[in-house]
Amino acid sequence: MTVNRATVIDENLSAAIAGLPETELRQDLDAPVRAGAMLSARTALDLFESMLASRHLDLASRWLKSRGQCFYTIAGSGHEGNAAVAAALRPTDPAYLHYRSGGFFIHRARQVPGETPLLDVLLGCCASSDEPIAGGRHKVFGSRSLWIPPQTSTIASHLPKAMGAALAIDRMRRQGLPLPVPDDSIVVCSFGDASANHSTATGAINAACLGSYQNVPVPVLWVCEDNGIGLSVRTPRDWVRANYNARAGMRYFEADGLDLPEAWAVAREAAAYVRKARKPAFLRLRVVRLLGHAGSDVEQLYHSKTEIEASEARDPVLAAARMLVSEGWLSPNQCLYLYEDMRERVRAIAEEAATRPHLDSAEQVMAPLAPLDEATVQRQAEQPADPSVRDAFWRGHLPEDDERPRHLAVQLNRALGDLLAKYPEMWLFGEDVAKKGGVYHVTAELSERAGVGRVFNTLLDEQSILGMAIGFGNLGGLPMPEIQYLAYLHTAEDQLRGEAATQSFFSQGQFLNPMVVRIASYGYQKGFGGHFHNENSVAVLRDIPGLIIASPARPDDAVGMLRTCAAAAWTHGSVVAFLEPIALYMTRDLLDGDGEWCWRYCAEGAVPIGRGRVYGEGTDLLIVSWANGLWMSLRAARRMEAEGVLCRVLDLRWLAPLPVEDLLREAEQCGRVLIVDETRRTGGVSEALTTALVEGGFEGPMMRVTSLDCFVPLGDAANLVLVQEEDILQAARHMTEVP
Ligand SMILES: Cc1ncc(C[n+]2csc(CCOP(=O)(O)OP(=O)(O)O)c2C)c(N)n1
Ligand SMILES: [Mg+2]
Repeated sequence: MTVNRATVIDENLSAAIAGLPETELRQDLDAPVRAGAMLSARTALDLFESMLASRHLDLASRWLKSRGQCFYTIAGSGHEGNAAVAAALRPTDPAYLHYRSGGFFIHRARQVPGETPLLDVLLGCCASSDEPIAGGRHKVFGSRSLWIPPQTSTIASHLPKAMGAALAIDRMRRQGLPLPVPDDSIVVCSFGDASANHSTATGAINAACLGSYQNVPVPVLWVCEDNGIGLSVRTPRDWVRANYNARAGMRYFEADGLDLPEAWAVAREAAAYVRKARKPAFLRLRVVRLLGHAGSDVEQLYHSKTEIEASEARDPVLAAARMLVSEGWLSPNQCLYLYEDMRERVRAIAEEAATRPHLDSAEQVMAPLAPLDEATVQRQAEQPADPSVRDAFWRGHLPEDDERPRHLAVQLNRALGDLLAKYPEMWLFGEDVAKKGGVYHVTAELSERAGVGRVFNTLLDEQSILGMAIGFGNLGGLPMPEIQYLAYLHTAEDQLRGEAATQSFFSQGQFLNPMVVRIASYGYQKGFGGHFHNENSVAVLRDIPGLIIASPARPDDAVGMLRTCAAAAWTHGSVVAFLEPIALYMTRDLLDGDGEWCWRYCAEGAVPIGRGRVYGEGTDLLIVSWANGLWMSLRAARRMEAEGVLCRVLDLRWLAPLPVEDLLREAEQCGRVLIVDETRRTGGVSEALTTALVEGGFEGPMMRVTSLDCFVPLGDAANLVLVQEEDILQAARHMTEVP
């Protein structure tokens, strides 16, 4: 039979406290808790209470689990000293927390009146819809009033956004923008020792170091709660120190997390350094993991009984109790009383939590996904920038005064400029976006016009770029990061999929990370081939709940759509992927030399989300497409017209939400549908379109021509796998030929 280690730890602690020798009691609570310590007895007792609460939450969650009422038992036992980090900070310093930072969470909450951290945590364990941050969607440490955005279970994925939030604090202040936290706030981010090896963590820490090295303020305190193990794999002793103690741009601190006065003093020193220097610091807090990895983890499979007992002997709650008793601040009985009293309080709260309601409908679960009020978005999108600000931005040469019709790259540049003028909170960043103006010059001169503080180059790390966007969004900014090519989004997509897109869901909209991620996308580039610069896979974006995917084909639509996307992000915190077809950036003609792919700039107007654009009134065939496929389809339609077949063409414009209403209406009117999909045959958009047609009751013939399930090769061979105009023609003829 396996021994219940929670019972062992619990009983050992009580017995050890009871066995402590009595000392004479002291009352001068403002004195150092022990000789030479900076920590006062009063603060130490306060921290001890948070530690006891954290410990009893772990015990209570196991008790609830034994009754089938708890769904989460990852514990903070052994890590309770992290309460000292909370004591070293202000409750307004944004905190992105490790799942073992329960001591921190409780102690921060105890600094703010009216908080109920014990109930909140237990409601989370019970997956109750009453839990105030995630509403039963996950067990997280999170709170709006405590400035703790909830984190996902993906280890290390919160470090990029912590870095981004740190970067945002000083940038926003320098731009004179109001911050939701005090101007000299710092960001704290805790994580485990194994997590510190994750590429997402190393990338984010590196990004903070690089910024700091260049004297860019990045006030972030990284806290590595080093228990020497990640699930069952040991971290080599002192690896964390060896790896992080001499990093350019970052100060290193280390403390024994099992020793309260030391942990508190070093955390204070580290926090003070970050706050004053506006530079990152790394605090390694040496702790111990008790109770295994999680309730379901059988630690005996990889640790001997002796090893487990050795860890248990290092119990930080016992260490704190021992100190408080030996220094005369508590008698053993008083200490035991505090322990038992906390047990009773937590147990009563646990019983209460277990009676609270759960999520009971899909609608309720999904409500915070990405709610959008179309009318509000549209109104915001159509609202122009202040004319005098615009005039100053464009230095008197307003883009609409240029009478020449221009191509996509130019008009996108102007739209971005207008948005920078409209939203002082907007930030544009990515690799090469500043002076070079992006690989395709879409952001040319914007840095000069808006200032290098607002349009700036980042390091070459897409995870950090998207993390920055989340951080800026968390603090009230409107970030528009650029990803150089769709293929390189794939190196970082969890920041979008796992993090940005889930934030509203796991916080019931209390934390948002609005953003419009511009991504140079798709194939058909002439003279610049190969898979990576011609990536045409969007499947990974299409299935992200709530994500808006815009994909314009023509300059004027792109302008109107970008305005709507910015408005959705601004008014509702939407996360938007804006896929720009690289091959159409410079395209001027529909047919050779006709100049029909250029439009004049219009300073007003916006395109509603999820609405397509219809070309032509033909009823012989409906061709459905978007982006490059649209351009090819329109050309094909012209050729079909010459052959006497009148096609109608629907540009989807939005890949999520798809304009299903427009699709069904136009399909009914034409009776036949040809889908032209430049993405893959499998996982591409055409699968969703055919499904929508079938589910919508369309009974006419339908066909799809798509690119093949292949990576794009270099040179002309690319055209062997990407859908071609000739494919469209052949299919259109086939569908319309008279039998
Ligand atoms: C990206 C990712 N990979 C794997 C996991 C599964 N997992 C959860 S916790 C964990 C170990 C983390 O160890 P450490 O960072 O040292 O934190 P500790 O649990 O020891 O506090 C693993 C592998 C995960 N949650 N996320
Ligand atoms: Mg660990």
